[in-house]
Amino acid sequence: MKDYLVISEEVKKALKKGKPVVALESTIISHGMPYPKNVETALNVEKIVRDNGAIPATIAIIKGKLTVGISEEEIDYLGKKGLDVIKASRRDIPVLVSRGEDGATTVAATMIIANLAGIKIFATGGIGGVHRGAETTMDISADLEELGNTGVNVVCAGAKSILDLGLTMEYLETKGVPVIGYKTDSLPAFYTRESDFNVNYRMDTPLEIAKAIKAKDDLKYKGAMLIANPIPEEYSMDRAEIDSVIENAVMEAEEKGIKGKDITPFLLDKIQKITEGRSLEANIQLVYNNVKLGAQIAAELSELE
Ligand code: PSU
Ligand code: MN
Repeated sequence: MKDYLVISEEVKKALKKGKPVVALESTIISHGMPYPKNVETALNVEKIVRDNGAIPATIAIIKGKLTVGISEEEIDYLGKKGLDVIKASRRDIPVLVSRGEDGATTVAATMIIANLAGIKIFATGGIGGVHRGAETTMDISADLEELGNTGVNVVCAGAKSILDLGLTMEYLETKGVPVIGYKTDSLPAFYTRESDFNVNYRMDTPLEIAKAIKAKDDLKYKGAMLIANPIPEEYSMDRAEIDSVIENAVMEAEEKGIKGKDITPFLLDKIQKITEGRSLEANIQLVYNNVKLGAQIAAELSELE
């Protein structure tokens, strides 16, 4: 394993001492936001994690090494290269490792690598899910399987309505993944604080969430808890507006026949363009909000352990 896994000195030290560490993904940098906002956001995210008492560990595959705690230069490199970096999910890891290539890790791949390193909390913007029309396309993100299998708990802002939120909740239920709403009963829908669906449990403090995670680990359950943290009110978008933007983007993707791993980045880019960057600003702010909560949960969890 040590030939494959590279952990930065800072993260290694924190893990050894049982200090709180928060894993961060890299597909959001390369495929989720345009340059240079993506790099700026990724660096701010690391700072926010630190300001809230935890050590950030941004994860990517660098020259075939599963790297936990990539450097500022590497963040800049992935951000500049953008869509030319390989978007790496579970299936891609062994090939990229064997070929010594770079990969920006999705939620699924980041969970796998965080788990190898022994990190339990991971914060991001949105997860992949069951796509609209999955009854015929079978497009279901590998993120959901990973949440069912790997014990790295993910803080997100719910799921975007580029996905079928109802089917995504059903799938998570089948996999035994509890969806916890932070200070909310409604499943947040990324740009909006509410959706037509409810979370499984509402929790109002990071400590309550950390206790649930500890119980899961003590019971030796596999799989994750998904913590859904609504976007701060002041940055949330109008539901009717964003729904119609998403509707148009999904239709265009269908017309163009975009499929597989390309569809999520395509939709994210379209939405950002149609809303002239307003959705990008919302996206950035909700990520900041999530990494703050992630750091707080990690801090509580390290106290309990
Ligand atoms: N949703 C977002 N922003 C993102 C992603 C999803 O709002 O950046 C990225 C994440 O890395 C997620 C991946 O893990 O897309 C899911 O891709 P797919 O649907 O192909 O599994
Ligand atoms: Mn997919």
